[in-house]
Amino acid sequence: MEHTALLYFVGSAGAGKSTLVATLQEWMQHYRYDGVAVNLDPGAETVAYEAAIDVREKFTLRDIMDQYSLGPNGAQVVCADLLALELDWMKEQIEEVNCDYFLVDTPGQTELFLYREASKVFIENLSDRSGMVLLLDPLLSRTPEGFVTQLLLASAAHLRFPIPMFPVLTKCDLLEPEEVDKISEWASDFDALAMAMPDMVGMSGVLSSELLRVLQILTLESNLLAVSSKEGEGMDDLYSIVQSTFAGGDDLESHADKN
Ligand SMILES: Nc1nc2c(ncn2[C@@H]2O[C@H](COP(=O)(O)OP(=O)(O)OP(=O)(O)O)[C@@H](O)[C@H]2O)c(=O)[nH]1
Ligand SMILES: [Mg+2]
Repeated sequence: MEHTALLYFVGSAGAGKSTLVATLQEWMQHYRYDGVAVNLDPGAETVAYEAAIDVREKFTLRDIMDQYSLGPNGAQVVCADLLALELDWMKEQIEEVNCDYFLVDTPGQTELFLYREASKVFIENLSDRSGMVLLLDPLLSRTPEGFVTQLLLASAAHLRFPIPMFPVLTKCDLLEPEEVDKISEWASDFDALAMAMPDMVGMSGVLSSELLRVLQILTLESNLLAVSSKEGEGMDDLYSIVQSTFAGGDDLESHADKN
């Protein structure tokens, strides 16, 4: 257990979390790396991976809707809070599985996962080796304002969880290569991003430059990985950046041997 790391996949609804967990896990399996998928989305109908641990064993969105006569949104909130009650169950589950990485798929209602207490309880208590893969939606990232908006969500995650963050631009097959380059440039150079922001005068101009400064202080200016689950692109880059954070670049297996 001591070398195991948990990677939470977080991003707006439909950003591609579940597909990325499935694709990365398959990729890892192919190269004999050790990744196990976990589903924390009680509302998932079907998932494209085989979940070793699945919150739907405890409750599903549908159960909660029926039990409390709630609509899907109200039920999502209850589900998000119920998660906290499953901490001991989850601990037992992860202790039973021996692996290098747990790839944890989270619900699409990102704000519920990021802002409510239950997930904080989870992330803080399950392991002291946790990271967050932050999925940025490609279509929203096309414009500088859309990109900044997603950085704001990322900064909220960063403020709440002082754990390594791995920003990832998903579904890059939907973008032209030049668009991917442009977004990557914005991510690694906020001056370029500021230049690209529409000419705003007065308050909004000040606001956007101050915002960028805050994001810079939060060290959200970083290299952005572009991935495509559809094309299987970028899995190697994602794995190696995660690996260099959690295993100092060594292969985890040899790292585990040393301990
Ligand atoms: N073109 C393209 N489509 C993708 C890619 N990854 C996922 N999708 C599609 O995007 C849609 C949403 O993918 P999911 O993996 O379910 O996204 P999610 O973030 O888990 O969604 P929720 O759990 O509902 O928030 C599906 O129709 C996927 O087929 C990709 O790399 N390229
Ligand atoms: Mg999903």
